[in-house]
This record gives sequence, C-alpha cells and structure tokens, in this order.
Amino acid sequence: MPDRARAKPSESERLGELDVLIVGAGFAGLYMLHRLRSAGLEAIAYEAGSGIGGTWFWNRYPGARCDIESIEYSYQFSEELQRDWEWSERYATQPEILRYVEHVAERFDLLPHVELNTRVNSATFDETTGRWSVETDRGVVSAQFCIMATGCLSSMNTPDFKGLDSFKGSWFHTGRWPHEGVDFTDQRVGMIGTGSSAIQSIPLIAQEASHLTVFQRTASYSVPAHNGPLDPERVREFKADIAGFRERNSQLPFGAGFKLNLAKALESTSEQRQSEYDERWATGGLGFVAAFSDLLIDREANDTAAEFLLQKIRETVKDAAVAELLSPDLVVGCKRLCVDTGYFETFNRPNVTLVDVSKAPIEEITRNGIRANGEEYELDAIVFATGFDAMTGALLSIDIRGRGGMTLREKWAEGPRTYLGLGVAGFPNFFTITGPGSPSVLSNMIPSIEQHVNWIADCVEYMREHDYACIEATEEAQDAWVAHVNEVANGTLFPTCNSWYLGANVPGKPRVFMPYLGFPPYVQKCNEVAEKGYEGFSLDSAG
Ligand code: N01
Repeated sequence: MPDRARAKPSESERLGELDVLIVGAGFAGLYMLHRLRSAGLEAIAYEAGSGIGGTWFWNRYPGARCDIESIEYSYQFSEELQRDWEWSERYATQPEILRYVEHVAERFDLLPHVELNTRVNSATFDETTGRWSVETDRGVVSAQFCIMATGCLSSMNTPDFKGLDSFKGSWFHTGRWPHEGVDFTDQRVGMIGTGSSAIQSIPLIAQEASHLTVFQRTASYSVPAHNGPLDPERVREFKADIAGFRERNSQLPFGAGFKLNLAKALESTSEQRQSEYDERWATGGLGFVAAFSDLLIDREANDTAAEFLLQKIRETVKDAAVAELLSPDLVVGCKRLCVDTGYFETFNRPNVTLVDVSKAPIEEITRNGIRANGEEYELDAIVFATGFDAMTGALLSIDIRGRGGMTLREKWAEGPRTYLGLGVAGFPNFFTITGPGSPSVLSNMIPSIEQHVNWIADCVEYMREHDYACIEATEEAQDAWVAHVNEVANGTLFPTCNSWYLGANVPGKPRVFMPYLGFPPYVQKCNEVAEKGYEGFSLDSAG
C-alpha cells in the first residue's frame, strides 16, 4: 500500500476539529469509520502501522492463519461483499485476510480517511469543552468522541531476557514479523514459546532451518486444522442463506459455528465420549471444545477430553520422553486451544529439539545463543513467540486521561474495569471496541467487532437526535458489570490456569479474567441497555 499519509495535508489538519477520532485501522477501526462516515460524521482513523489491517498487518510469521473458518471470519454488514468475496481455504492465511481487509477499505472508500504512520501518544478529555484532545507524533487534533479500535492482541509481550543485546544473531517476534520474510535456511533457530503462534510456525521453520530448538515453559493442547481448499458445496450453502447462517452462529455461545453438543460428558458412556471426540478430531478446529456441554465447567468432564488429546500426542510423537514433555497438565480450553497442521509430528524430525524450561526459567541470552538448564544452545536466530500484553496492553500504552486528569493506567491499576467492555466511568465520550469485559477474544472477533461498532454508531446517532453532547458509564453500572463478568467466569474452569485471558503471562499484570463469557446474552444485554435509553450511562446535553 503506498504511503499516502505524508503526500497531502491530513484530514485532521484540514478539518481542525473532528466529530470522532478512531485509534487503529484494523477490522474494528475500518468498520467504525464506515459506519460513522455513512452517518455523515467527520471521522478519521489514526493508524501506527504503514498499512491497514491491524493484527493481520503485523503478524506475518510463517504459517500465520486464522483459527476461525474463513467464511465466518469476515464482515457481514454488506450482503454484496459476502456474495462477491471468495475465500480460497477453510482457514485463511494472513496474506489472504490482509487482501480481504484492503479490498473492503477500497470498496467502501475508507482509505482517504485513514492516517497511516501516525501513533497516538495521548488522549485527554477537556471538561470545559467536553472534547478529547488527541496528541500524535504528527500533531494534536480535537474530537468530540474518542474510539479505541486498538485490538486485543496488538501489544507484544517480549520478556526482558538478560543478555538479549549481546546476541550476535538476529531475533524476531512473531507479532512484528519483517514484511520481506525471513530465510532460515541453514540456520540454527531457537523458538521461545509454544502457544498458537509458535504452533503454527514451528512446522514450517523446522522444514527450513538446519536445526530448531524449541524452549517450552507450558505445553499446549492442539487439535488438527484439517485445512484445505474451501469446499465449494459449503460455499454454495453459505451463499444461498447468508443471513440464516450468520443468525444461527450468533446464537451460539462463542458466536462461531462450532457444532454444540448439549449432552454432558459425565452423563455419557465412555463409548459415546470416544465417538464424539473422534468425530470432532476428524472434523478438526476449535469446535472440539463444544463436544460436551460440561467440558468447560466440570474438571472431571474436562479430564475426559484431556485424556483423549494426551493419547493423540502419545500416538503421534515417537520418543516417549518428548511426548511426555509435550503433554499439558492443564484444563483443556483454559488457555486457548491451538489449531495446528503437523505440530506434534514435527518433534519426530531429527533436526528438532525440545527444551523444557518449566522448572527453571531461561537463564540468559548469550552472544551465541540461549542458556537454559545450565546448558548453552548455540543459535543463529531466535524467534520470540511469547504472545501479547492482551486486551489492556495497547490501551494502556497510550496516556489516556479522563475527568479530573485521572489516567486510565491509574483507574486500571488493579485490573481493567469497564461497563460492557464499551465504556469506562470517568472517561466521557470514550468507547473501546471489544474492550475487556466484552466477549472479544472468547468469541468470533469479527461479529463481535461489528456488534460493538453498530452499538457505538447507533449510540452516537441517538445522541445527535436527542441533542446530547456527552455520554459516560456510571460507576454503579460498571461495578455491577465487573461483578457479573467475574461471576460468570468463576462458574467455569477458565480462571483455573495461568492464561493471558487473566493477564498471567505478563509479569506484574493484575490477575483479572478479562473477556466476558457468552456472546448471545451479551448481545441481548447491550440491546436492552440501548432500548432503555442507554441504561447505566449518564447522558448530558453539555460536556
Ligand atoms: O501467544 P501465547 P501467541 N519464557 O501467549 C511462552 C491468538 N492467535 O502469540 O504459557 C519462556 O499463547 C508462553 O509460556 P506460558 C490466539 O488467541 C491466534 O502464541 O506463559 N516462555 C507461551 O508458550 C492466541 O491464544 C492465532 O508458560 C515464555 C508462549 O510464550 C493468542 O493470539 C495464531 C516466556 C506465548 O503464547 C496469543 O498467541 C496466533 C518466558 N519468559 C495467535 N514468556 C490463530 O488464529 C512467554 N512464554 C491460529
């Protein structure tokens, strides 16, 4: 994409003042822009990257693809767009998703309203004017509303390993992969991490590198993707009933078309369980967690799924000691289940070594490689597949100040607190798209994004129609929502392991379960709030 940003005066420079400033031009920021501009508002999106696409702009590591099926991981706001666009594979690759985002931006003429290469450093609410003053590395702009479309997994987690500066080889983070790609031919590569990004890239890097050493702190469960060309019959069925397909999926707990089995594992016979798990394994994908309705609620039920997955590891990995190390001792689904193509098989290759760093952390990065368990592993390149400061990292990297100069960092010192993952008490006219406290990462992200964007755009239009200048979540509504989010999570097995859903992967981050579990009840709640004149928010005709 050409760097247009510096070629012409920016829209903000021309306009001086905006109705809405959107931070981020990924799936969320772009659709927000479309909705607001269609409603006649002056809105622009500031994007730190040199291109649009957010997650799909940055995550270009080998094997990067979505773990939600392509026909579901797409916008539904335009019937024509859904009809016209043809996905090529069951799970789309990063380049294909990026092409899709770029197509959408061009089709709906969004690019002139995106300021690329523009990082937002601070956003301050001015109580006298009732407007946000937003400072970027290119100047200051004023807007009535500030909308954060900063993504849930966009702020990288790069652990502070001692000695990284001394490493004489090259190093990369999966979340900021070089656009020109990396050639690992004849290189000794070290990979730190075994989450989704690592599991997708390990099989491909192992084929290229002379040797791959994987440093594993926590083993992950993974199910096969069984990826391949998209079945034309499936596409035909989808296009024959797009609205029905979307509506049915929106009624499912994760807002994604995982075939839900209402039976309980503990009330089924071992033959029924085996048959259900076999079928899910043969189908592949995240739908495995919907095999029984008690899997994510009852530890004993979950153990039956764990045993099935552990058996698959033992059957696949030839070296029993390596298979044992690759076997998680966790609740299935508690950390995000991974979806792979040939991950466990890769450990049968003679050029792949697994190093257990669960009992003692990596000691240091040396000039020549990585020292762990008292041994130095010589490497030419290191890949950090160490994930993200999820859900709050990108928001808190900006100096956001609400009423009384209170910063969001201070407000969230004990963990994020929001009303519906949409608004924050003390921060008027400020919205977060798929913020903490909304289904977000525990749902199909694109429908969740669209639902949030539609809700916010409807709210802004409602305010205009009713001459309101200012909207703000109340502390009471926020407290009640936070309590409810926790109550729902505590009724499940999700809070029982050290996942990034809890912030447990980032040292010092408060341990708070951030996503809301249950897409359909969440949507219902948001609709009710809007129908009741934005219940739980205070609305004012002056700032
Ligand atoms: O990150 P992760 P990710 N020393 O946090 C390890 C989405 N996504 O980028 O588990 C040693 O899952 C860490 O160990 P531990 C998806 O939602 C989707 O892989 O903390 N190791 C872990 O093994 C996913 O869940 C797709 O003990 C260290 C790994 O690094 C989310 O993004 C693809 C360490 C990080 O795993 C994040 O996935 C990719 C240390 N100091 C991502 N610090 C698809 O759509 C961290 N680790 C398929």
